[in-house]
Amino acid sequence: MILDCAGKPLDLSHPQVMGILNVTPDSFSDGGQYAALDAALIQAKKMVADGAAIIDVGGESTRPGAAAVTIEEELSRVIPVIEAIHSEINIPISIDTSKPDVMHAAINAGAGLINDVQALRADGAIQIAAELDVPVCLMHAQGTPQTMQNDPQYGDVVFDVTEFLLKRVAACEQAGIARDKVILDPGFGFGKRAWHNLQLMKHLDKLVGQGLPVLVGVSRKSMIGSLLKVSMEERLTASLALASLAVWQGASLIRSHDVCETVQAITMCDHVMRVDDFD
Ligand code: 7PM
Repeated sequence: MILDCAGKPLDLSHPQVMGILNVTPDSFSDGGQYAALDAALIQAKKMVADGAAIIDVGGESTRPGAAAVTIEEELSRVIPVIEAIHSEINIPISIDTSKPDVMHAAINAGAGLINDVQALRADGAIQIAAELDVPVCLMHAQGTPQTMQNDPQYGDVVFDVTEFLLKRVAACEQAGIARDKVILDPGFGFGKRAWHNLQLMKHLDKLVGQGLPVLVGVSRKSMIGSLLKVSMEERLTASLALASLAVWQGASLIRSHDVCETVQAITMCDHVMRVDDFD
């Protein structure tokens, strides 16, 4: 299955890696605006060389515990980066945002997929996404970014997350977004305890079974830190284990900071999964 991301193809017939490009003041701007843009472009090119199928550009508006970012601030962070990548690199770009104005500007600047951790629940987001006519990734999150990690509650977490996402797919279809443009994401770490994240991973095949491509974001996440007591820099091995478990159950896209390693891990999974097709 190939998704058309504003003219650039995203081949989901094999599991693929979505490379994370954070454009936050702390990540790139030490040397000023041009140095920041240059560093982002260099990192994007490295991710492509390492085998990323799509680059996810985010201005950190919606992360758990994060303070809200204004529209102007988010636009000034992400738009120049998207324009630069679009003019120099020929793979799809996704915009990690929940704000309709940022979605609109990002797609005009060359992005081809909307990645929304709020699953298009912000006022006007679903209408703008329908008008922009690009694929969307709908992610589950419980609560607001500021409070979501304070005592999250579920009946059956796998059932609840699946039901939520299916309702958002129905809302998309009602708004004119075709079902075949939708990717589902259980939202690891977004209003979930470690146990909830483990349940979602163990039973990811249930979400895959809904028939839409599934994206998984576990790279360096705090569920690894809390179970293994390791710092952010020490979470690669566990991230690869979780990526492999996700692909084994049929996940189509793995969102990762470590593109080279993640491509190797999931390519091996894919070889094992398809070995009988060739004997
Ligand atoms: C702080 C906390 C900084 C959390 C960054 C994060 C996902 C996503 C993010 C995901 C999709 C991170 C997260 N996570 N989009 N955006 N799925 N679709 O670890 O899991 O990158 S932000």
